[in-house]
Amino acid sequence: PRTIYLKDYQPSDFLIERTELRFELGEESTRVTARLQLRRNPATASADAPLVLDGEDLELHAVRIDGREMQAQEWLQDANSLTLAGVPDAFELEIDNRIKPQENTRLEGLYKSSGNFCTQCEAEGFRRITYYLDRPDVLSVFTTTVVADATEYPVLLSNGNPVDTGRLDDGRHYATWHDPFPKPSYLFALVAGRLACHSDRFITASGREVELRIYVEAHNADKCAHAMESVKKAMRWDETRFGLEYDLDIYMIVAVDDFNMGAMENKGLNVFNSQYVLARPDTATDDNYEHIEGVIAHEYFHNWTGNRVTCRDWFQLSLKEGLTVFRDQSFTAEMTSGTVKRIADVRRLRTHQFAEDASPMAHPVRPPSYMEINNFYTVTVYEKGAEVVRMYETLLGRDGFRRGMDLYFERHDGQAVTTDDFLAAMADANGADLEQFRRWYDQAGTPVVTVEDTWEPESGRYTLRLSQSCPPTPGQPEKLPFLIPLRMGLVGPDGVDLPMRLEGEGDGGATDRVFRLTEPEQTLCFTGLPARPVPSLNRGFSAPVRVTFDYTPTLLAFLAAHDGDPFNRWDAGERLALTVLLDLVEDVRAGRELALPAGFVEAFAAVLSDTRLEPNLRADMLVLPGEAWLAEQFETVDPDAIHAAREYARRALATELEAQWLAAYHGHTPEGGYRYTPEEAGRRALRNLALSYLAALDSPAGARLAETQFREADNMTDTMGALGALMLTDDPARGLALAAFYERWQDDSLVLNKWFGLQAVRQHPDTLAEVERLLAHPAFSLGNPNRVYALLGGFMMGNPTGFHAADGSGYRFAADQVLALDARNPQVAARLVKVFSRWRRFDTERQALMRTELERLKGHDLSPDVYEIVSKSLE
Ligand code: BAL
Ligand code: ZN
Repeated sequence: PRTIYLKDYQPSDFLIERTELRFELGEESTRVTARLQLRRNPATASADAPLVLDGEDLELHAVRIDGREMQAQEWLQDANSLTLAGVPDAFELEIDNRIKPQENTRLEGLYKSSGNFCTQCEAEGFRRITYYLDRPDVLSVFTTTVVADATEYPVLLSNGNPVDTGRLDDGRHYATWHDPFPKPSYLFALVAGRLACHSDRFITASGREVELRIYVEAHNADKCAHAMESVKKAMRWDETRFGLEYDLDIYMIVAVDDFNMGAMENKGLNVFNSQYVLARPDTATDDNYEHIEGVIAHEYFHNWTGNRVTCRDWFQLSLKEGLTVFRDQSFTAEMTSGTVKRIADVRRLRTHQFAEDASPMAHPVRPPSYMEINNFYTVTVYEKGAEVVRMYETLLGRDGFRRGMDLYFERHDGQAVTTDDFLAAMADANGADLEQFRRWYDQAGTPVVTVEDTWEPESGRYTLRLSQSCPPTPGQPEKLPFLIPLRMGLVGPDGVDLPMRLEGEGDGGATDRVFRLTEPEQTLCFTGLPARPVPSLNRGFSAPVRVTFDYTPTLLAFLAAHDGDPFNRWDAGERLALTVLLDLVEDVRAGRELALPAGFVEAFAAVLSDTRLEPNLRADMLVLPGEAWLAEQFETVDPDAIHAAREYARRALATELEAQWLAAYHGHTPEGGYRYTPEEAGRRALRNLALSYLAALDSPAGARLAETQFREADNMTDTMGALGALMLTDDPARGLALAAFYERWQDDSLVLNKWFGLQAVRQHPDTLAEVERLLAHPAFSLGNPNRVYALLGGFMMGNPTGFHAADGSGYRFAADQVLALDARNPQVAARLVKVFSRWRRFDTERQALMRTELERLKGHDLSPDVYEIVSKSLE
């Protein structure tokens, strides 16, 4: 495959002013007719450039220019394009082609899911529908007519507002949709099928009525209420926070079961993976409810950040994704608990993005090149991109950030732009110099900020020396210093934040400040302090960096109890747990006897009984760092020792605090029926966490509690809490509960994913054999990405001891599955194969085994998606 470079970007030689599409959907073949109004781009100087349209897997039937049918020798067709030379400056082009959506297993372009037609065009799926300038900087006004059998496909949808419907004589019917907002082809969508509609309405801030519709398969009609409420909340929030109103008369969401991504923000017609729409108390967990609200908001927010202002090219993906993730994070923080949401986001970033930054796939938020753009829908582009946007807000303040957003829309509404344009709007709206900030877009890697302190008791001076560096990443051996906004506080011995006054500043001093690090080394000298403080650094995770400071366990326990920033309280506890667990890992490796430090158990007990902390925050503070995050702390990862150490700690905490866990369990028993509210979800989280600890006891008491909870649960959160706890045991109730779960939920595809997933992540020597058996289960299909992620993703990414089994069995199995999947769905195969990219982080035996599998994969005829990851991993 070819590498595409940002530096080679050229504007399109042609523009498409209007796009009229007609789809005649059929069971054997679908006919697509495209009538395009084209003209040469005045911004490019090439007066005789040929028209080169993108197209893949298309059966071309006819090409007409201004009504004249062209002969085959007048065009040049290859596997990826159609070239027409000598075309006029402005003309109408008509293309007539056929496609076979029913055979499309890649789920890119037009395909079928559960018998319905649907589309996924981002990033480059539209070229699998018809020949087109399939690039985000070509914006066109679309009118789409969909024709299909009226009985089989009663619902016919596309982008924009409905303008016409009617019947044809042959039993077919049609619907025409017009989208007045120019858009790139990646935002095109079409849906046709037999679908139930859940509708509502929303009155915008300026008083316009918008019709809201959620389409689902009929058997899911009772699972739309939460998604609909989420849409309305998101619409109101965007008006209030950013002054952004919805712009069409109708907003539609369609839930489909087979979908590569989470959801897609097509203009006016979002297509969603059904897991981010469907919820009923007995089928969806609290986490599912929260994620649905977040993803619905994310796609809705794209209407402005992505659709009204879109990306010039795919290197700018984070322009819309980083920004929209930041917006959905801010929304969820306001709908739930700001601290708990921040903890979840930072956990995810540190576990997955830091790992990506330290892997052969490391890339900047704005990558300089790619082979396959689908491989760049990454945690770096999304989540680190969101951190970059968050840093603007930290640097410019909430109002300054809003000013920047207002100017961005004022300047660029209706345009396809770059991250440079976004930065310029932020800088210009605030008179700020953000030149150095640009490096966050172009330099990969996780910066490290090393902090050392000195205390001078006589003068009350406290000095912090801060130095920053960033490890080399592929193609970037040296890094320039970043502009790092470091929020911090100084905690006094009594646990109260002290005023921070730098040398030379007047009286007073805030207790929470943001300092700008810009140099490789900097010093902050605080004066007038009554006693030696403990620094609370990078509060709220104000910058996506690793901060190192020589905290003793005592200091960490102190901060975990007293830090004025609730996020940093959690983080101090997390650091303390890391310290303890890293020591335990060393003890496991050295064959020493294991023991938990008494102070650690006490700190845990203190949090568990601290009723001033909301239950969901307590639950977050009482979860031990995950095995993946623990692995990140080591040069050479030993998955077995990590698992053994963490299991030991879990069991020891269960045993030592048994009475407290039981009290927490019984003290958070729900009253009344299930309701999804952040408060009640928090109580359930703490109660189910207590249950999982109790299940780790040597006695069967925990398993009995879990068994009872499983039997009596009236909601999926508690069902999964109980089943998840049982999965941690060898109690006979585990098998019985799994069987009962299957029996109850075998016809609910989303719930069944949970059943597959639980078994795949069970860290037990029998699991690979079990996963192999489940592959042959009638309910398993490589055609459904959710199912693949549940079973294969669960095993490869959520079961470190299984995947990294020392005999290489996990690796061989995984590589075989990647190959099988690559032939059907390269995007999903590529997501899974990434787990091999970190092979150099393991011991020499595992390295050799993983490398063998990578080489074996490379010997096959791979998709560009998988090839890019395999080849870069081996470089
Ligand atoms: N644009 C792809 C799906 C999403 O990020 O919303
Ligand atoms: Zn997005």
